[in-house]
Amino acid sequence: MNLSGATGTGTASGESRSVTGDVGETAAFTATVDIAAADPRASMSFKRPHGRDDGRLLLADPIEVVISEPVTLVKLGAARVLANGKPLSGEFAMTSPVHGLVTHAAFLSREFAPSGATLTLDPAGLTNTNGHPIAWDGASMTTAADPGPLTANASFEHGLRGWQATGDARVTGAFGGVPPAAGTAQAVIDAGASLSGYLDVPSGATELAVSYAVFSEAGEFNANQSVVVALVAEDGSRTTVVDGAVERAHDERGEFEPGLRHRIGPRTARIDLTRHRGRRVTLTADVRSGNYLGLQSFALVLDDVRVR
Ligand SMILES: [Ca+2]
Repeated sequence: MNLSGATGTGTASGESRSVTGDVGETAAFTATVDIAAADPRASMSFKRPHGRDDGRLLLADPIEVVISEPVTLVKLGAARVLANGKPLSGEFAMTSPVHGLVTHAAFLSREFAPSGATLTLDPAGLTNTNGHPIAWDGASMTTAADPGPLTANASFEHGLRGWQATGDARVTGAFGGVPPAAGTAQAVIDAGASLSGYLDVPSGATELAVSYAVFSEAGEFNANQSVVVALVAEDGSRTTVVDGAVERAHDERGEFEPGLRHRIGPRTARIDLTRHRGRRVTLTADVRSGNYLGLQSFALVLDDVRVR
């Protein structure tokens, strides 16, 4: 049992002695102390996505929770994610269960969470395997403001209007020898940054095309160091549009920008939109870098998002 933070009382007994001049007196004493362990109540928390220490969620970010003690997925199934106090449609799914118990689960939403909303958790009577209640830790998340459809600024000629961004995502002219694919501006997303935008797919649409280039310090990609552009449907299903690790066969070496000596592209990625006709989809770009060996520089250039 962990008694750190414990408060309370216990029992002790002994003999006290006082000496005055040559006369010593002894007396027995007892004391009672009751010890109570710290409240063992477990908690349930939102897991903040990589690079979202501010608690802000972009359109396509998954909603995940961590629980300080294992719980059964059956009990977790009753827990709810609330947006501005209203339950989101969806359910928690197993992530790495051990003997049917989980400490981490993803919320499979059947709808995009509303923009500019405060997300809270309702454990709905969730208990651990000993029957102790599990409370939400009270740390909410906030969904980013509605940027409007990305089609209003699909070539980044108006800065990042129409997009949600976190970290160092910006608009520039030519970057690393890559001029804008259309117009005079393009987006550059650095390591640790993300960019997301949505569009309502027209009924006659066939494909989405996007121009991109990937820059890296060492041409190395792994689970913690990746450059990924994906299309996310309302049911949370993801289709990868660009994956730096997959595209590395196209890597070339040079002195493109300070610290960026590898480049993939510029290339155009295309993705079939027919199954998304009449539905809202989110295009999301994440540039991640971080492991115990330190940060490596990466940059993703995007421009000229087109729906055909
Ligand atoms: Ca442009």
